[in-house]
This record gives sequence, structure tokens and C-alpha cells, in this order.
Amino acid sequence: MALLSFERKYRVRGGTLLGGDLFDFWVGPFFVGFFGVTGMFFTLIGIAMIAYAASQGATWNLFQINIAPPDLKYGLSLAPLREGGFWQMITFCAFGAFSSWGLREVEICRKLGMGLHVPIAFGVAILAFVTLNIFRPILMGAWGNGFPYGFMSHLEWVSNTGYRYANFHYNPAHMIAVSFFFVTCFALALHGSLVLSATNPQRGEPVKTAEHENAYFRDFIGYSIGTLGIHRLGLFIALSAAFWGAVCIIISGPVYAGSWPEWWNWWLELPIWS
Ligand code: 07D
Ligand code: 07D
Repeated sequence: MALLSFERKYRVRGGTLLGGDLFDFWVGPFFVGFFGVTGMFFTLIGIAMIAYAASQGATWNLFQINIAPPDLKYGLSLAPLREGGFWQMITFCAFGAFSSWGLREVEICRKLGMGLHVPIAFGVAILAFVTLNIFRPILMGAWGNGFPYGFMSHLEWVSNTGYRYANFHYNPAHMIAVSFFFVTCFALALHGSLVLSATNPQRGEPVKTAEHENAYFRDFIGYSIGTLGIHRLGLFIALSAAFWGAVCIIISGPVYAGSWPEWWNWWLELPIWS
């Protein structure tokens, strides 16, 4: 379809959640919308804050830039800019930008009459971020429990937070999350390779279809989940990975503050052993 007739079909008015017709237009290929405007607003302010906070730090080395949350002594109050206030404003802008991006996705889905699968999926990523830097710090009583913004410094935070609970690998929800992350890679590798094997044959060979893909897996393991099913499974395992990630960190501190290896003593303490 020529681009212009295609645009006439899909560039329809309406479906917006807020602002009505006000921002209901496109700039080049991009739909704007009310949340496009708020998204740009938060992104630009957020990046400006990151740049300004970085300029107040000790280095311009991209890997060493660190914008830290306030000290624990500030609790949940606002901190001076250079003592964590920048971090608080950046966190606010990040939340504003991520949610605007998600709501803009909703508006585009509504325009096209599509399901809300994409914004729901992105919503789970937002949930993981909000759990790390908003919910958990609030439940623990201090913004200082959030992770800092910086390439290496956020890795230090993950490591330190892991050791704070002795050995994070013993966190049962972390085990579930890690397994879901691994199985997501496994499923995508199987799916990608299967589709390529059918639809990208050697020169001169005919392209095969879903019938071949299903037949392959029926021959191989006696079952094929099917073309729609594999995408349902993929979405489920990928979202479960991030969801259990959020669970594993929200229970570390607010729910259980001890060492994760010791948590498993409940097993040794079962009455059946005595
Ligand atoms: C490939 C989709 C594209 C996204 C990309 C990321 C930025 C940040 C920041 C200049 C898979 C774009 C990055 C816009 C620029 C500055 C200061 C997604 C893809 C390419 N991390 N993390 C990275 C974020 C957390 C952890 C890399 C963000 C938690 C570990 C990148 C967040 C924990 C490792 C990055 C976030 C954690 C990383 C590559 C938010 C637990 C690595 C990311 C908003 C979840 C890896 C140096 C990637 C690395 C890495 C970004 C949160 C752990 C800089 C935006 C606190 C262990 N993280 N991260 O490809 O090389 O993701 O670090 O929550 O080893 Mg991280
Ligand atoms: C938070 C990202 C949200 C992103 C958003 C989008 C932009 C725009 C622009 C690209 C959740 C941002 C967008 C900025 C970009 C452009 C143009 C995703 C988020 C909103 N761990 N661990 C996890 C493993 C250990 C520890 C999760 C493995 C150690 C702590 C996952 C191992 C210790 C925390 C995971 C391992 C430890 C975690 C992360 C192996 C350290 C968390 C993924 C093999 C000593 C974190 C919610 C995730 C978590 C987390 C995997 C080891 C500590 C399951 C495989 C033993 C403290 N670990 N870990 O959830 O659950 O992403 O965060 O050893 O907090 Mg772990």
C-alpha cells in the first residue's frame, strides 16, 4: 500500500485518553497526543537534570557518573539538590516519562482498535522500576534505599543490596525471576530458530508455513503450542520474569530483613523432622 493511502486508513482521529483533539496529530511518523507532550516534557527536564547533576560531580567519565539518592537521615523528606535532591527530581521525571510513554501506547492502541498488550507489557517494566525506587524506599522509610543513577554505581547498589541479605541467590522470588528470565531466552531461541528454519530457506527451496512449524514440534516432542500460543507463552514468561523481580526486591527489607540463606531454616524447623 502506498504510504499516503495507508496513512489515510490508520491515521484516524479520536481514541485519546486526555486532551481530546488538542494534540491529536502526527509530527512526521510520530503520533503526538497529550502524553507525547508530557513525555517530552519529563524526558527533557529529566535529561537536563541528569546533565546538570553530572556537571556538579567529580567526573565526565560516562561510566563513573553517579547521581546518588539522599542519605538515609533525610528519610522521606526532600533533600537539598546536591545531597540527593537531583536524584529525587530525576526519579520524579523518570516516573512521569515512563508513564507518559505507556499511556501514549494506550492511545495508539485505541486509535488502531488493537489490544492493550504492548502498554500492559511496558507497564510491568514500569512496575519493576517503581518498586525499586518508589515503593520499596517508601516502605523502608527513606529515599536513600533507592538505587543511584550511574552505569557502575547502580551495579554497586545491586551487589551491596544483595549482600545485605547475605546471599541473594537464596531469595525464593529471585530464584523464580531468574528462572523466568532464563526460560524467556530459551523460548525466544527456539521460536526464532523455528520461524527462520521455515521462512528463510536455502536459495531455490520453497518457503514453508506454520503447518511445517507445527509438524516439526509434533514430530520432535509430540506437541506444538501453535502460532498464537507461542506468543502468549512468550509474553507470559517475559512478564513473569520482571514481575517476580519486583516481588523479590519488595520482600527484601519491607517484609524480611534477615539473611536469605537463614530464611530456609523453616524447612529444618518443620515438625515432621522431630
Ligand atoms: C536491551 C532495551 C534497551 C535499553 C537499553 C538501556 C539508559 C541509561 C544512563 C547515562 C535490557 C538504555 C540505558 C537510558 C543511561 C546513564 C547514566 C534492555 C534493552 C539499552 N538499569 N543493570 C544495564 C538500566 C536496574 C543491572 C545496562 C535502566 C536495577 C545489571 C544499562 C534501569 C537492577 C546490569 C542499564 C535499570 C539493574 C545492568 C544495559 C531502570 C536490576 C548489567 C541494560 C530505569 C534490574 C548491565 C553497566 C539492558 C550493564 C546493565 C539501564 C535498573 C541491574 C545501562 C534504564 C537497579 C546487573 N542497566 N539495573 O540492556 O552493562 O537492558 O551495566 O530501572 O550488567 Mg541496569
Ligand atoms: C527495573 C528496568 C525497568 C525499565 C524501564 C524502562 C529508559 C529509556 C531509552 C533505549 C526489571 C527504562 C527506559 C530509560 C531507554 C532507549 C532509547 C527491569 C527493570 C521502566 N541475579 N538481584 C534481579 C540475576 C545476584 C539482586 C533481577 C541473575 C546476586 C538485587 C533478575 C544472577 C546478587 C536485585 C536478576 C543474579 C543479586 C536483583 C533483575 C546470577 C548481588 C534487584 C531484572 C546468574 C550480589 C533486581 C526488580 C529485573 C530485581 C534483581 C537476575 C545474581 C542481587 C531476576 C541471573 C546473587 C538486589 N536479579 N543478584 O527485575 O529484582 O528487571 O529488580 O548470578 O533489585 Mg539478581
